[in-house]
Amino acid sequence: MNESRVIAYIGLGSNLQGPQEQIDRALQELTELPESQTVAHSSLYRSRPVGPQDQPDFINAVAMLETDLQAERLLDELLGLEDRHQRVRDGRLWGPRTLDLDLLLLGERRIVTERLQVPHPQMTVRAFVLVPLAEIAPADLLIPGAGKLSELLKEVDRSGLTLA
Ligand code: ROI
Repeated sequence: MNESRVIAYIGLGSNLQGPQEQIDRALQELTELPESQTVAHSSLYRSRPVGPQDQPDFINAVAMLETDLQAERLLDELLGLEDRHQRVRDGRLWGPRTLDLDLLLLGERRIVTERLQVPHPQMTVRAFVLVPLAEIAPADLLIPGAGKLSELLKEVDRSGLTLA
């Protein structure tokens, strides 16, 4: 493995305009990212919205990539993909979206910049991230600053989460 090559986990979510198709298309598009290979992706899950309840259920999944891209470059690629899905940023926090791509983990790196926080700060309490992640990640995956995935999974509330 080349020095800058690292495993990235990407969280995908959609609850507008054919969420299942949005996620299927995004998983395909992730395989086309430069300097990256998709290693695996989870099943698709349906989940009740976390946050405001006056919006449709979400479809969620997690993808695992090997990438040579730097964190900010990878973020730009993900934002570009969101834009291609006509993601509209209406300023509403935690509102519905056609496609949300979150950089969850980049190896065991911890990154805090104005644009990016890795590990993703809310991932450790979200079943719609942890459960699909556990499908494809090694059992002893370490989430920097938060501990082992297997331990976090024991604590998380899975109500409202089903296979899609
Ligand atoms: N809720 C669920 N279930 N899935 C998501 O992907 C998701 N994404 C969000 C908010 C609105 C916080 N809630 C979510 O951004």
